[in-house]
Amino acid sequence: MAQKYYQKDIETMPAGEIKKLQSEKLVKQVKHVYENVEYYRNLMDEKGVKPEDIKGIEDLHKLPFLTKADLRDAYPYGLLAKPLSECERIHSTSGTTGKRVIAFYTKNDINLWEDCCARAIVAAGGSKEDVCQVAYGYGLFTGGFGLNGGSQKVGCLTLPMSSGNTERQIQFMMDLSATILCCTPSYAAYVGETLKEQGYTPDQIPLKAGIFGAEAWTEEMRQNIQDTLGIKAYDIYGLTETSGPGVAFECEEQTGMHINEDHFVAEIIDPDTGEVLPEGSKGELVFTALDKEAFPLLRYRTRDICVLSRKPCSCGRTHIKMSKPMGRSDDMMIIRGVNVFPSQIEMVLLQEGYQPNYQIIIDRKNNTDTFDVNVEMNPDQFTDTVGALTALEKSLANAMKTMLGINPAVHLVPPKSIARSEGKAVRVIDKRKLV
Ligand code: DLL
Repeated sequence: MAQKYYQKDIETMPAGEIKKLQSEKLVKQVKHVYENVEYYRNLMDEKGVKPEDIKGIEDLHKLPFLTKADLRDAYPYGLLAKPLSECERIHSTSGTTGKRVIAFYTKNDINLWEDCCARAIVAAGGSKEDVCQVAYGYGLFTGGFGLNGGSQKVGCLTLPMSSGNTERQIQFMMDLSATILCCTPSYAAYVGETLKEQGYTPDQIPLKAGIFGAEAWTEEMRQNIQDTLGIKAYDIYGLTETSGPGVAFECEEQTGMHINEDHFVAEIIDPDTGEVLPEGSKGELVFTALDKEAFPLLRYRTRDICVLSRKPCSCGRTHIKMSKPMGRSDDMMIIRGVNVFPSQIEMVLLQEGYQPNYQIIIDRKNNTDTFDVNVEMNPDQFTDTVGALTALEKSLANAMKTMLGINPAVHLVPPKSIARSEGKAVRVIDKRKLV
C-alpha cells in the first residue's frame, strides 16, 4: 500500500509538541538573524527588541514585520544571513513590477524545501510507483525545481517538462502514462480543454492526481479540472520568499492546506493595523521561517488574505490548515470605489457556465473608472449574430453586477482569443497608473 505520510512523526505530531519545537527553533533563528543580518538588526533595534526578549513563540508578536518593500530595499544581498560561498542556488519571484525579489538557498535549505514538496506529493497519493509530470516553469521561478525535488525524494519517475508546449506535454503524458501532473491550475484547465478537443475522455487519461498552485483558483475550477482530467486536484501554496511551493499543501480531505509548522509559524493579522487576530479570523497571512539558513525571514507579510483553522483533520495530520487565499490585501482592485477581487469574477463565470478564460481591463476616462471584462465564449455558444451576442453579454454583466455591486462592460470574444499563459494567467490589466 502506498505510504500515507512522507514524514509521519512530524506530520502527525501533537499540537503541544509542535509548539515546543517551534519555540526552540525560533529562539535560535532570531539569534542567527540578529547576529548575521544588519538590516534585520536595525529593524529590531528600532523596535527595541533584543534576541533575549524572544523566549518562545508567545513572544513572536514582539518582532517587527518584514514586507516586500524591505526585500526590495535590501536587494540583492541585504537580507542574506550566510556567506555566498555557503549558498547553492537563487530563485526569484515572478513579479514584473519593480525590482524582483531574490531568495538564496543553502544545501540544507533546498533539502528541507524538497521535503515539504515531497510531503505534498505523498499527501496526493504519490509513491515511487508514480510518474510525475512537472509542468511548472523551471528557472528562477520556484515551481519547477521545487516539485521536481519533491518528486525525486518520493522516488517518482520525474518528467521535468517545464511549462508550455502543450502538444509535447500531452504526448509525454500519454506515452509515458504520467499519473501526477504538477502545474498552475489555469494551465491544468487548458491541458484538460486541449485533451477534450482531441477526443480524449477522462478514463483514457492516465493521470490520477494533480498538484496545482501558484495562483488563486476556486472550488468550481477544481471541480471542472477534476471532471475533465478524471483526477483528484490538490492545492499547494508557497512563495519565493519562504522557499517556494510546499509551505502548505492539501490532503485527501481537500478542505484547506496543512502548513508545514515544523518549518513555518503562521499568524493572521489585520492588514491595516498589524494586530494579531485570533484563530478563525480572516486576515493577512504572516510567516516566520524557522529553519531557513540563507534567507530566513521573520514575520514576513505575504499580503495573502486567508483564514487558519486547527480543526482536527481526518487525514491524521495535526498541522494547522490555511484556507485557499481569498485574494490579496494588495491585488484587490478598487473600481469606482468598490472593492473587487478577480476571484469573484471567476466565480460568476463558472456559475454562468463559462470557462475561466477572462481578462479584466481597468482604465480611467474623464475621471471615471472604466471596467471591462473580456470573456471567451464556449465553442458551443459561438455566434456572430449581433443580437444574440448582446443578449449574452448583458446577462453576464447582470450576474457580475449582482456579485460585485458595480456594472462591468462585458465583451464576449471568440474561443481561445485571450492569450494563454504557460505560467500564471494575466487576469488584470490596470491602465489607471494609480501608484
Ligand atoms: O507561486 C510558488 C509556488 C509555485 C506555489 C508552485 C505553488 C506552486 P511566487 O511566484 O513568489 O511563488 O508567488 C507567491 O502566489 O503570495 C500567493 O499570492 C500566490 N499563490 C501561491 N500559491 C497559491 C495558491 C509561487 N495555491 C504568491 N492559491 C503568493 C492562491 C497562491 N494563490
